[in-house]
Amino acid sequence: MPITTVYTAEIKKISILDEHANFDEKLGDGLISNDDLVRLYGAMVACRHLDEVAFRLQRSGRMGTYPQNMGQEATSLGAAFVLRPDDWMVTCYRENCGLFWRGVPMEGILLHWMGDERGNAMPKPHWVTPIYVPLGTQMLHAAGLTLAAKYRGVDRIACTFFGDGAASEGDFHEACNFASNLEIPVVFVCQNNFWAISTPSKINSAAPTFAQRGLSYGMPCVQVDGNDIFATVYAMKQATEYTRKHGKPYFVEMVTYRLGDHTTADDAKRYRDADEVESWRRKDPIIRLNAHLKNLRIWDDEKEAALRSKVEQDIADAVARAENISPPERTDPFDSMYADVPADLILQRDTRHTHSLGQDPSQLPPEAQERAAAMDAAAHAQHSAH
Ligand SMILES: Cc1ncc(C[n+]2csc(CCOP(=O)(O)OP(=O)(O)O)c2C)c(N)n1
Ligand SMILES: [Mg+2]
Repeated sequence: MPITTVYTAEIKKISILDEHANFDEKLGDGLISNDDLVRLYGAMVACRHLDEVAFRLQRSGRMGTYPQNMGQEATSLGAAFVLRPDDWMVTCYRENCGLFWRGVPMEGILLHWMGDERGNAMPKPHWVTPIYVPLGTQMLHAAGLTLAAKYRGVDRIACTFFGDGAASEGDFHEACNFASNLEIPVVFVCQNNFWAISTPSKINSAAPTFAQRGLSYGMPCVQVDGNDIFATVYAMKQATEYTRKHGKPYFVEMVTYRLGDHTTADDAKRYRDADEVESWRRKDPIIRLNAHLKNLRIWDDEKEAALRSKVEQDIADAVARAENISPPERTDPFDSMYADVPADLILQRDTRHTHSLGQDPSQLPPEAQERAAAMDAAAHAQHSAH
């Protein structure tokens, strides 16, 4: 029996605007208009400034734990720029830049990390899900949301984000398997920032790339320089065109680096080498785009100063809105969770009591007792009918 090759593969890496602001005209010309480039730059500067403000809010006791996005702005932003407004964007917790591009208000993100439930109520019609901290869950949700769209015959794809660490969760593999076998149009974006808190990616994966994980699920895969807004936009255009046309998933590994601590509860100096951090500071996505705009002669110090003062004011206003919001109602979580609140939760919402957890009905207020009895009777009738 001869030995034959049944499968060969290669992973390509896309880089257009490198850390020295060298620009690949063949790939990059015409990809993003100058007006959009300026808007994208403004979005990154705003996101970075919010990070700095949020850090100070946490340190002064005005906010809970906060994960800085610093250094990773071009990943989610490139994706959000390419996605249609009614595609799903299903994020993790380091994708502020893309979320703001989609219209999520800054005070919503601040409220989330201040522990206010209303920060999770993503305004419609932004087609974004709330911030996910339990690693991996969001990828399954992205596959499920898009499967629902497919059943309904709606032209909608999803893009879901996760880190190098989350790429080793079982949920990741289940979501990839589910999406590829059932042919669901999801773009999987792995943000490889080389660290999962203090665990370096080299001991999390023995493979040379994360991109190749998609190969085992039959997906096209690519690696991109995630600190290069041109490369993330280029890759996302390829990925979304493919998923939309074929109704199948696609895998994009965006290589990036978090310049800050994992969260405000971490001190990365205890496990990261200062030289490594310094080398990535030079690859900052904002620095290189700034240089590119100047090379194009569409940016100068005056415009920079005007942008920075607008951003500072906008963010000060967003902080004021978040901090001056009226106290939350106890009913808020019910109202933002479901399109149609289920009957047993309506009971909880209206009476502040739970019947479903076996609470003694005699302890319920009279109105709730009546409603609980009616629910029991309805459940009994339904059960008898079967
Ligand atoms: C299921 C689960 N396990 C563990 C954690 C604790 N945890 C929070 S973030 C994190 C590291 C995640 O690293 P990565 O996926 O690379 O994302 P990054 O923070 O680098 O963006 C861990 C272990 C969690 N939130 N959820
Ligand atoms: Mg990571």
